[in-house]
Amino acid sequence: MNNNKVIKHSKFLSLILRHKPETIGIDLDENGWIDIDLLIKKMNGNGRQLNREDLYFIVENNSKKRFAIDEVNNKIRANQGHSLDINLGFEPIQPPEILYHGTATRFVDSIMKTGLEKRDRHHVHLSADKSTAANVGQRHGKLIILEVRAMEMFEKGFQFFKSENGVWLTDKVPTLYLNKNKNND
Ligand code: HQG
Repeated sequence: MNNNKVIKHSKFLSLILRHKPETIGIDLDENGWIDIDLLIKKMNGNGRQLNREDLYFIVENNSKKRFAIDEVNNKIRANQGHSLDINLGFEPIQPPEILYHGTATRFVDSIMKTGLEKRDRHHVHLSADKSTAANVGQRHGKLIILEVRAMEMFEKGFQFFKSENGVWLTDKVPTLYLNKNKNND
């Protein structure tokens, strides 16, 4: 399968497994899983031709490891990024001293007023390194990388989680813990 096809299928799978399973007439279970055979059948029925091997290839080759297959190869789910109300079973863990959030410069005034909010997602998404934060932020416009003093938040009782694919997650980041100008060299 060529890269374009992987990207096309991955985007559609993100839509189905994070936001709108009803698009192809499926339901996810409370932990976000769907039976692989059923998913394939429904995708094929909706003009998306792929088989089990294609799906394995997409899961393996997805640039951000966005999807996971269960141990017995029955079910698939998205690792993070949901807007649907599902429980991914994350355990709270201690974050590093600093995490990063890439965003667009036009959002900064608002962010510095109200803090980072999760908007349509379950959590605010943070990155352990600046280059990942840059990729995330560039999607929205002219990039700015905000520094989040994560350990300080943790010490004050804020909870942090890490998804299977290495995305750091928290409920909100108050302005107090944000540094604006240090990382945009
Ligand atoms: C902004 C992608 C104004 C926030 C990425 C962001 C990530 C505010 C946007 C994952 C705000 C939400 C998530 C405030 C937050 N005022 N703007 N108070 N608080 N924002 O896409 O973090 O490709 O929902 O800065 O790689 O950009 O989908 O979040 O710009 O991991 O796997 O509101 O999505 O992963 O945008 O990206 P998003 P995000 P996938």
